[in-house]
Formats: sequence, C-alpha cells, structure tokens
Amino acid sequence: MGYKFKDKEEFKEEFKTRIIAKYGRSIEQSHITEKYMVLGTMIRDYAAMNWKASKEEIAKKNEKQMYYFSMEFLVGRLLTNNLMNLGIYDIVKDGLNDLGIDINELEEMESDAGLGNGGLGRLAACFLDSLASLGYAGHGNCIRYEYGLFKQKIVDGKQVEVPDQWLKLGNVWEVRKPKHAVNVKFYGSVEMEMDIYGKAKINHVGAQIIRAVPYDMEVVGHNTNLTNTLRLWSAEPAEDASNSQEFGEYIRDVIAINQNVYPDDSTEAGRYLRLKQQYFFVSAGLTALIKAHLRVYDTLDNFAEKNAIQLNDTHPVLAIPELMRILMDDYLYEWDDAFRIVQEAVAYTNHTVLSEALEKWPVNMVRTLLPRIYMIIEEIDRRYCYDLNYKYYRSDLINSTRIIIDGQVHMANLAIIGSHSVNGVAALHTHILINDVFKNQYAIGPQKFNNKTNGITHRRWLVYSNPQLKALLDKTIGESYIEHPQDLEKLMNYVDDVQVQEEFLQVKLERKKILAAYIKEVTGIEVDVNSIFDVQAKRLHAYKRQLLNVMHIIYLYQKMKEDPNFRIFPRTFIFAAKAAPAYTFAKKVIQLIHAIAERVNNDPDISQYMKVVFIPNYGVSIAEILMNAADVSEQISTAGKEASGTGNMKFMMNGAITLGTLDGANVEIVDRVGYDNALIFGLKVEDVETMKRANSYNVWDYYNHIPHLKKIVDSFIDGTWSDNKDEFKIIYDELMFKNDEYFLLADFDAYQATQARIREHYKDRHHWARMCLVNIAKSGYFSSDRTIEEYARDIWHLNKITVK
Ligand code: 26Q
Repeated sequence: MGYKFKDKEEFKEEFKTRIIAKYGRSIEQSHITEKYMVLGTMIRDYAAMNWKASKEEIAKKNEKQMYYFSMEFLVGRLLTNNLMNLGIYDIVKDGLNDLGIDINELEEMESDAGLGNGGLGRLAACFLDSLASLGYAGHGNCIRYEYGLFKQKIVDGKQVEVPDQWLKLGNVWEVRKPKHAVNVKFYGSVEMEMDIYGKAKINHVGAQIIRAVPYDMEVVGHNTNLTNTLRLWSAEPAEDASNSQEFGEYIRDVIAINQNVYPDDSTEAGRYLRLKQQYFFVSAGLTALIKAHLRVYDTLDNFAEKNAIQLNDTHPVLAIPELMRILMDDYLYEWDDAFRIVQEAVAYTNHTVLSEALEKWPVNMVRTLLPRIYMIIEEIDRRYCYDLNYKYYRSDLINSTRIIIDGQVHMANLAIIGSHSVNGVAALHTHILINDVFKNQYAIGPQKFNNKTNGITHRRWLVYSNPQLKALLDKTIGESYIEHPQDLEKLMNYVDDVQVQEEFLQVKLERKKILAAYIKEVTGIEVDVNSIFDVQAKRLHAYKRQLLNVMHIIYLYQKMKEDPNFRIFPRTFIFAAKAAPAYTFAKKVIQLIHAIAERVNNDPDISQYMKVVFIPNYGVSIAEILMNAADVSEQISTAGKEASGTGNMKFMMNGAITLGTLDGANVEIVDRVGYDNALIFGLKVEDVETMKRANSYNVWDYYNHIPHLKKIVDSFIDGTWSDNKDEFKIIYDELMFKNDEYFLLADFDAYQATQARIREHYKDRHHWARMCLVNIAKSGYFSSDRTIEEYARDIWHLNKITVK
C-alpha cells in the first residue's frame, strides 16, 4: 500500500475505501471503534513509507545507531502526536469533519500505552520523540506487556487495582515481525568441551527455550522523514522447545513473561519473574541487533563503532553479560576483545539514590535461571577484583565496588564495570552519585561519570497538549520555538507586557476550565476555577512527601475551624498518584487524602475556601490535561532523594510556579528563573546530611514544642479522620516511631510559611502572570531535545540523518 494522501479529498477517498475493505460496511454503518482502527492503521501505513526510506538511508550511509534498552516506555496515546508530527492533523481533521466524524471522539478511543511506572518510563518515551525529531537513528527495545501498569480505581476512598487491558482494540501502531523472531534460553546447565583447535566450546543443555517475537512500532518525528522503531518483544512457545517440562506448565511460563509491568516496589515478593522478563527482552534485543549488524557488515569487530546501547537504569543490565556470551560463545571472540567491545558499546543511566531501590539479585536465583550468564558475571567479577589488586593497587575498594557481594549480584556495579559511561539525570543527582552513592566506583573510573539533566518533549507537553498557550506564543514570539525550544527565551521581552500577561491569564483560565470539567466528570466535585490550582501529581512515595502537603491542608483546616478570622485565598488542592499495590503506607496516604477531601469539601464553613481533589488513575493522558492547568507545582521531596523529577518541567513549561525543595532538577529550574520566580523552602542536602551524621534530629522535639504540629499529627490517631482510631495509625507510626525518616516535621514550618507567601504573589495578577511567563521563557532548556543532543554528542557519538 505505497501511498500518501496529498490532500483532504484523497484522505476521504482512502478512508472510505478502507472502511469498506476492512469491515464491508459504509462509513455511516461502521462503529466508532472501527473508524478509529481504520484511521490508526491508515496513519501507520502513511508513515511506513518513511520507515522504509529511513532504513535504506541508514544502511546506505553505514550510520551508527543507538538502542535504548528499557523495561518501560510510557508512551501514552499516539494518534494526535503522530498526526501532528507528520504535519497532517488539519487535513485529517477537516476530512473527517466532512464525513461527519469528530476527530476528538476518535482520539478518545485510543488507550494509553501505559508500559511503565512513572518518570523513568515516560523519559524513555520523550527520548524516542526527540531522537526521531532531531534526526538521530535511535530505537527502543522493551516488552510487549499484555497489561500495562494497573488501572487505579477508588472504592470507598481506597485504591483498588484493576488490569489495564490496553490491547482491547488491538494496537494499531504495531507490526508483528515473525521473520525476526529469536529464541531465548532459560535454566538448564552448561557443558564445556574442547573443539578440534583446543578451544573451549560452550553447550547450554536442557534449557527451556522461549520464542521472542518482535512487534515494531514506528516512531514518527516532527517535521522529518526519519522514522525510528520501538521494538516490543512478545514471548511465544518455541517450535523446538525440546525440554522435559510438562506442556501446560511450559505454556504458563511463556504467558507469564508478557503478563504485566511490574509496579515500582522494592518490597514486593515473587520478583523471580521480573528477572526472567529482564533477560528475555535483553537477550532477544541483542540477538536481533547482532544479526542486523551482520547483514550489513561481515564482522562484529566494528560493533561498538556502529551501535550504541543505553541502559535505562539497571533493569536491562544483563545486556552486558549477554553481549559477552554472544561474542564469545557464538562468534568465538576472546574475553579481552569481547569485553572491550561491550564496554565501548554500553552506557548506563542511574535514576535513583535510594539504597533499597538499587537492584540486587540473589546469586542462586541468577545461577539457576541463567547458568551461562552467571558464569560470565562471576568471571567479570573475578577479573575486576584481580585488576583492583594488581593493576590499580586499590584492594581497599574491592568489597564496596565488586559485583558479587554476600551472595547477591549488585546490578549497578555490574553496569558501572561493564560500560564506558555512567550518568545521573540532574546536576545534583550526579553530584550525589559521585560523592556518595558511587564514591568508590568514581575513584576507580572517574572518566566514566557524567551528567545528563532530564528533559521532556515540548511537542507533546506544550505544543500539542496546550493549544491555547501555543496560540499565544505563536502570536507573541513566532513559531521558531517549536523546532528550537530555547527560543522560548524570546518571551522574556514580553514578561512585563500587561497585554501578554492578561492573555496568559486567560489561557490559564481556559485550561483550568477544561480540568474542572474533567474533575466534575470523574469525581463529581465542583471546583472554583478562580481558586489557586495547587497540584501534586507523581507516584506515591514516602520520599516525595505527599504527606507534607496533606499535613499543610490539615493545618489550614484546623486553623480555619478554630479562628473565624483566619481565612485563606481560595485553593484547590489536587492530587494524582498511584501507589504500588504492596506499599501499605502509600495506600494509606491515598485513603487519608480521600477522608480529608470528604470532610473539607462538605464543610460549609470551609469549602468555599478550600477543596481537596484526588484524580484517579494518573497516567500520560490525564497529565496532558492536568499539568497545564496548574498554578502551583508541588515538588517537595526530601532534599537529595528525587533524582530529577520531570513533572516539575512539564508544569514549568506551561506556566506554573514551582513550590519546591532544592532537590533534583528543581535546582536547575531555580538556576534559570531565579528565586523571585520560584518558591523554594526547606532543608538542603547538606542540612539533611549534617543532621543525619550528628544524629541530631529528634521528631519528638518538634512534636512536643510546636503545638500546631502536635495537633496535626494527633489527628492521625484521635479519630478526626475516621471513626476507627487505628485507621491511620501506620502513618502516625511511620512519622513518630521511625523518627520521621523524610524530615516532614523538620520542614513543615518552612513549607507552611512559603505556602502563605503564595497568596501575596497571586493577589497581584500581573505580578503572578509575570512569574509564570518567566517560567515558560526559561523552560526551553528542559526540552528533551537538549538532553538528547547531549547524549548524542557525549555518549553515543551519532550523526544526524536526512531522509528524503
Ligand atoms: C525495581 C525492582 C522490582 C520492581 C520494580 C522496580 C522498579 C521499577 C520502576 C524500580 C524503579 C522504577 C522507576 C523508577 C523511576 O521512575 N525513577 C524516576 O526516574 C525519573 C527519570 O529519570 C526521575 O526524574 C525521577 O526522579 C526518578 O524517581
């Protein structure tokens, strides 16, 4: 179907024909889901012409390509994005309109591809958009999960998880590629024999063999023909699965691999399957990659020259021993040559400093599931220790930096040893990696360490999701910022322009109305669009301190109840957050938010000043209407804990003011907008460090000496929020009997005081609008285009590709 419709009329013809060809019905008779599927398939085919041309151009020029290995790609919807990036949105919209079809209704039919937990997965999706848009050959490798991250329902004020059946209507963007299927081996044992040249030959015998079938999705860039690939691997039974396992059991094992995205939860048991998922897609991805390389070149000697592999956290770190295995066992490379290729090809990004989140796998688990891979890991570890002893004379650092420690495989150490680049995701985060978390690893290989501050695609997060703001920007500073986001800086010439300020406030009001309608629809709560929209949207974690926000709400409520003269400027406190299913504390906080909302929203003394809203099932599509409607962006993690944050950037780019600690990328936001245009409070990393080192923090001191804190904390156990006094006891215990690990009480007064300043800023409309405009003007730096340019230049060494 080599076609590209040129105009509205050709589009309509093609659309009609396809509806008939596929469903044997006229447009009028066809169901809306059928219309959606035909349109999606049509757009996929439209872009497929570019896909083919891209592959040919890359092969012809022998260009280097990058492969982003990630367990997560939080893509969201693609219809609008692809139509916009292809520059055919208006043709299609008008054509559909002629046919009596509202494009918005078709857009709403698409399920979010929710193949991820949060920031890390969304970052991968933003990177794919920037790679294609900038003209870099950079592809994704992941798993074709049958179910995305669970859907969140709220029942009786509590989170309930339900399966996310995102494939219900099929995935119109994917193409199954059976000819590129490969086998992946688990279990069994390793036998060694001598070949006729005296070289050891490895036989992996008695393995469970699973077929990996790729489903490829086009990644369409903005205003470019270059089209990349997101490859999702699906597990199927192998034809020659010649092992002794009982058939039914084998099928269950196969199905389980694709089953679902694992929730970000370090405590969850039964993670064996996750290790299987990790190896499954890494092995399949690399095997296919090697084959593709050998179709163009007759050697793997230049593998690292032509391929870059980026590991999104340690989840895909088995790529290191797996590539070693392929090079040595299948292509007979010597250890040293193979290791050089691996190190040159692979780079690792770290996304967390929380020690409980650094991946470790028990040796027995790895050895049983992946016997050959375990042998290689052991050998990498052995040689590493040898080098530290006899080459670097740093035997003192062995125990903290080696891979196998106390019967566990330390994945981050494997990643650092087996790669040439280790990066953090914001300046402060990288600083902490170098000086604290990986201090000893840094002493051994300082040249590997570098920073790449995260970014977000300004196309999805500004241009497409906020057409009202786009229109204002276009008219004020022109459209150049769409291709060159740093041109948003031109807006600095208008921040004092009263007319532009007024128009910005109008844009914000429009967005707040859209969000308010959505809130009414899903929660039944009516919110005042003239109140301050104060939003905290992110995964629920103790370190992100949603509870600090909640405590402040309780504080205001108690104070207004106590003192009829104390009244606040109307506020709408909006939360959106999923909690990992086994994370009891996080789920309790969600329940507490609902209990407070119920009370506050229905209290006639209070509800005109304050509403509390919890938007269920936070994900990409909800973020698209939530971020741009905020006035205040809550980024209040304990200093040193949030690696970067990327929601903070989405809010900023849409003109919200950051209310935050000096943590993650907040630091770089303030660097750009200045302390006048961000509301910064609280302990800094050094303060937290000092208090920890001196062991000087005692939560009871705060509780006993600050009456309003005592009152807030007591409300968790005195029946204020539930008839059952024990309902929220674990929140109380977490704070008071674990010495408030995340320093909520220590930061409370600073937070409260900064919150109080917001009303002063907000009351002066023009002043407030100016602050917001400065934020937008300075947000270009946080486009993932900038981030990708840095990765391409410093780590991947890619050239830009032009496809005709
Ligand atoms: C690990 C083991 C078992 C099950 C799940 C996991 C798991 C899954 C997902 C662990 C971590 C994640 C996701 C982490 C994540 O999203 N980190 C965020 O990455 C963003 C992008 O760099 C940063 O902006 C955030 O600061 C960081 O929290």
